[in-house]
Amino acid sequence: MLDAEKGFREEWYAQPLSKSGPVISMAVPSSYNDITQDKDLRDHIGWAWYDRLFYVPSRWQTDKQRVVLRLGSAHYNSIIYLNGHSLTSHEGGHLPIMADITTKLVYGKENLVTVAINNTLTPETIPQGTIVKHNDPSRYPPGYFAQSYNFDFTNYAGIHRPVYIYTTPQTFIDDILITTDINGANGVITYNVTHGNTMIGPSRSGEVGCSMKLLDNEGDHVTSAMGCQGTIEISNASLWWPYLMSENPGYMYTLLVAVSDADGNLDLYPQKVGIRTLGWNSTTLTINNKPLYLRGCGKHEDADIRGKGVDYALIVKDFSLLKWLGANSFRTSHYPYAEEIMDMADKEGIMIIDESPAVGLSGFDEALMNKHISVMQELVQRDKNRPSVIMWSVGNEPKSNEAAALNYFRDVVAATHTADPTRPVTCVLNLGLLDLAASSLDVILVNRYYSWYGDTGHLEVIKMQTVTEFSEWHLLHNKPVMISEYGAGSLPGYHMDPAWTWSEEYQAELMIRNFEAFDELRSKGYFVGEMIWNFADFSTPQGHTRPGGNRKGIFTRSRQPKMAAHVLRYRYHNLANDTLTNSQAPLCFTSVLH
Ligand code: BDP
Repeated sequence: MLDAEKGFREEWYAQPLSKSGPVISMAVPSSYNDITQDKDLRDHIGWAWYDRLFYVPSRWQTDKQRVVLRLGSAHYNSIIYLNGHSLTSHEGGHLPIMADITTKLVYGKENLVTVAINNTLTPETIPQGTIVKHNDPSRYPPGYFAQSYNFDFTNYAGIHRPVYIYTTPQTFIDDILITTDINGANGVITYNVTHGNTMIGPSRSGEVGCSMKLLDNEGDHVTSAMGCQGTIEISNASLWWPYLMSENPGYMYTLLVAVSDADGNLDLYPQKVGIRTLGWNSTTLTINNKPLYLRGCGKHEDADIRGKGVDYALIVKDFSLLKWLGANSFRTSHYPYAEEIMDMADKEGIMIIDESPAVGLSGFDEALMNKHISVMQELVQRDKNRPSVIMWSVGNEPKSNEAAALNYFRDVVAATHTADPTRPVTCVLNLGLLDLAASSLDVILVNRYYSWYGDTGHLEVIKMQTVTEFSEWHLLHNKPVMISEYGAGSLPGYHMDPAWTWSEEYQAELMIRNFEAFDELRSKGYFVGEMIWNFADFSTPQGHTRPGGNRKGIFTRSRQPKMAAHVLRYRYHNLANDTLTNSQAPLCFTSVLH
């Protein structure tokens, strides 16, 4: 039987792990599941241990630098040790973990960082899962258990995002909050810079000063300002527009924030700023006062071998495919995505519905609600300055017909509004009109699989059923509505005409029938977007309904188009009034990411 606590009891973190037992090489960032030939590692549930020896320069100490360790994410629960001492812990698999390690480091000598991570999901985690214990000794070995969860994607585990050590001066920029507005042709940037002090040296926090320099996207000086809070007005500002809504989408200024202490030591941070406004009412979403129609898809962080590990080439490829499709948006289904992905969205003008990891939630008690609110606050804290983020999604397909869901979602949505009053808040629903979360939302997002999970094979009913249901949602709640998932599985290369389930024809025809419904709903004036499920095929646990994973991708898992991708490309470019070209881009590259 697995001894889950052994590593803690034997204090594996006190020395390199290789001294406590066998270790294998592991890639970071990456999921560990698909890296080796070991089935037990692929299917592992419980603690996994990582370590790394590293040096930092002694001059960091003489220069009195503050040193920070930052993990982009580790899934799900992590405990971090430095040089044998507990440093910090974090619950939740998709948001950053940071710790000040200035006084815990040894300078000019070897340091040891150890990370224990546990992927177990329970009714108390977000997302939830259940450990099923099999106690029948005639059918299962002693202590046998399995993990189940209420979502279909693989619960990949590992240190999924880059790990950095960085330095700041003792007086440092702690946070920057940017909000933007438009005043005629002028852009307005409001900023609030907070700073901290390590207390290593003499604290002279009263004498800290802030100054700002605003640069345009070519690095040319636009204006300057003094003070830690303030407003900058730019005449004839270049606005942040989504892809295919402007010749120059994703325009961003750089606010060069400088915080200086009494001795003139500077902490500098180049904060990207996209000037744009968002608006919403009972029928419409707007950006820069123009109505928005979202043409997009649901995605996953998912790829062969690396699982959910950040992969720079894949990120660039996916944005290239999104633009090839003519998409202007996607939803970070079903958890916050890597900051490297969000950076690309800001830069390329791709709008994001930023979703929390609360997928398939049930049992809405107070403890879960408080945790859910903390996750929303962490998410807002990370992504609040991103122009690409146009909406927060507090979750996907909760069991929100349970009575407790009414107050639960009212409070989670209200807390999200308090954390960020500038963006609409939604939750992706699937239970039907009696859903108790709906009344709290600004925009109603619904997942619907007509002629796939119901009326399978009857493509002819899609239009009628979709128009009826989405009209009712609007009628009931008087809010903008959109379809956040629809689609069918297809096996690339499997053809059948007339269309038959799992064929490329069935997937494509199902989409075309949906388009007829969307166009009719659009003409009614409250239907604000469509997102296909899914951008690409993705990994799921083994099961008899998922042939080699979830095959609803319009691209294969290796990012090759199925027939469906060509159909969607034709529609999205048409919706954007764009002419389809296959023009050769000039061979000039700007290196993105790190
Ligand atoms: C929806 C879920 C999504 C699934 C999809 C499906 O939101 O995560 O992958 O169904 O069944 O209900 O393909």
